Amino acid sequence: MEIHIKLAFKRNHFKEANKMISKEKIESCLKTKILGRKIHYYQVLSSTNKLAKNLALHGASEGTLVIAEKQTEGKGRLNRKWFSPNGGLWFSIILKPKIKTFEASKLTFPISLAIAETIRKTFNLNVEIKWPNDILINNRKVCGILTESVTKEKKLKFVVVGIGLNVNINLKEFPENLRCSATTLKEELKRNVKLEHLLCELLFQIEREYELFLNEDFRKILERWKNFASFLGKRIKILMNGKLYEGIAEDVDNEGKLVVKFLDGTVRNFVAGELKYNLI
Ligand code: BT5
Repeated sequence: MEIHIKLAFKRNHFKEANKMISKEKIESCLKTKILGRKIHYYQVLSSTNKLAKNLALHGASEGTLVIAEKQTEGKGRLNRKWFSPNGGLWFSIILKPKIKTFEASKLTFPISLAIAETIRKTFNLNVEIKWPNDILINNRKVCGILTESVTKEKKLKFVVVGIGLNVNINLKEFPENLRCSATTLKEELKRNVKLEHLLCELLFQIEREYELFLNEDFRKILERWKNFASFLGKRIKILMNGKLYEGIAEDVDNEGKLVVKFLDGTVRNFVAGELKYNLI
């Protein structure tokens, strides 16, 4: 009997020791009105976006947060994989903005702005945003955002915003092919960061920018966003549908499209694509 109790205690103790995020700590530091007011926490999950989408399809409310300490099938855009070991912040938020379906892609801007501002303000790090959805430090990706919209009869039902932020992870844990292009807050700061506090701060800033976005302040958001967009004015390459274009990144227009001026003087606005600019 005593042995059983001791073993159970050891198992629980081991489980707790493995936990880096506490749901209770998140709840106690939250400063938001809607974001994170309902939390689904997992130690291991396939993908927080996948579960959040499912929950939203079954009626989960706006602001619902899904967070996992580790993802086994973390998703990037276009079916790419997102490396999500212990030590990162991997989470998704359900949003139900009353906007037109085509405007949902604009949400990436207030979200990325909120993340960049939080990292800069909290850690005094030199953060950049790479159009459309990457957050970089010293040209290396520290955070990615995956926005997935679900529509019904052409109307926007909900949006799941998935955020992957590399926090307390050593670069040497990353797969070799990512070690040159990725970074983590631990790598930049040479110390660990309290995950719950950072999450609470992020949710607070995201909610603020989201409210501004809903109040049709997109242009103002974009102006502030451009302060982090150091690719503007640079020579860039952009890969879209398997074709590589080269030119100057002139601007991001009021729809969030990237305006590229080609070497022959013609201009094209890109809705999507893979931007490369530090390689030239
Ligand atoms: C993204 O895609 O950047 C969006 C990533 C979103 C991840 C979050 S985590 C919580 C939520 N649940 C999910 O399942 N997903 C979201 P994309 O722009 O396609 O970038 C993907 C590419 O980034 C990969 O092909 C790799 O080259 C690189 N990559 C993968 N894992 C990375 C990591 N942890 N840090 C930096 N780069 C990474």
